[in-house]
Amino acid sequence: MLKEKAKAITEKALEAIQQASDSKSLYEVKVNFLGKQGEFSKLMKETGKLPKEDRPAFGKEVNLLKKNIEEAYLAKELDLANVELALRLKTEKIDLTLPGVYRAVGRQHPLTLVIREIVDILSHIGFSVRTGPMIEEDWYNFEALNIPKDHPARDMQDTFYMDDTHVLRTHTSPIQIHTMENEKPPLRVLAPGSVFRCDSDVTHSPNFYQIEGLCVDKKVSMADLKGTISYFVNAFFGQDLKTRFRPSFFPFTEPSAEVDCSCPICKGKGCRVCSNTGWVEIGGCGLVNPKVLVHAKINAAERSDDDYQGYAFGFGIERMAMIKYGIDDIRRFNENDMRFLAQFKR
Ligand code: FA5
Repeated sequence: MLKEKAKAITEKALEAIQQASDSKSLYEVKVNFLGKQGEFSKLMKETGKLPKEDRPAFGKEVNLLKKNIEEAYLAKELDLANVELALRLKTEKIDLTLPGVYRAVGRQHPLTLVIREIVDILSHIGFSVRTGPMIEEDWYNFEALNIPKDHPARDMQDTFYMDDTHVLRTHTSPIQIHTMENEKPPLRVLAPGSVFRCDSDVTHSPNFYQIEGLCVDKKVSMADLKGTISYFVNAFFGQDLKTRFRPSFFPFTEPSAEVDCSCPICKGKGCRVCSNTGWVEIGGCGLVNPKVLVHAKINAAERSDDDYQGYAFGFGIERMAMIKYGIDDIRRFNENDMRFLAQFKR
């Protein structure tokens, strides 16, 4: 009785396998007949009805029937796979002209490019890079640079104070003092870095970058400073931009000058970037004030003919980038607009 049942199930299963029209329905047939809850599992639960001595032979027979079903299943599976593949090959088309999967390539930020280019140009004439802290002691940011407390020069740089004795550095000039304290002259150093001032419009940002230059040696003159800056400006901007030195005042340099470049956006006619003057200021410079060299323990307080002298300069990186690339709003650098950032490549 159970034997007949097993044969009937097998016939049903083989029939269902032949009828299956795709791999999904074929798999369902397998589950229905050979799966854990399938027809054969149910049948095996009934073997208790058989006399004990007949059970092994029945088990063997069922295994044989299941093997037949399994073989029929595998053969049908192969048939269906071939049919399905043939159908896909007939209906699907691969368009080899479609663009591949695009992976965006990262680029350096335009300010990073400018910093690296400046360092590259000045490294050819002996300058190398130093760094300093962004939270600076009042002494390094102001006092050592000859800007005493309550001196009106502090108003030139609207400062973010952390507490009574610490500020977010307002310029990269404090790195001059750190370097002179830690190293012996002759020195030729560059110090790029982020600085902070309470200041904001199309050409001023509360957080911007500067690069400081410092040269300390015997017999350093204004001619050395002008020569270095002119070499640099021509190498960075090209020969067609004009530069000019305007007398100015910084407590840490004497004499002092401001360096201007002719405005590349309006070609000198006047626009909002150059405030209609035709010139854009890129930085300040001057001969290092002897008081600063004494504060940094380079020279003794009493003057001598053998004293070291120095020149220093500090440029605004955003300004340089704006001039070089013709950008008319400083805020573009921090907006993270990919359409803007993707245009810059060195
Ligand atoms: C200074 O910061 C001096 N430490 C520069 C210096 C160094 C002079 C060594 C002499 C010797 P000043 O405040 O002018 O100077 O700033 C220098 C440059 O930073 C400016 O010419 C300008 O290009 C840029 N800059 C100043 N303020 C801002 C701002 N808020 N946003 C963007 N760039 C600025």
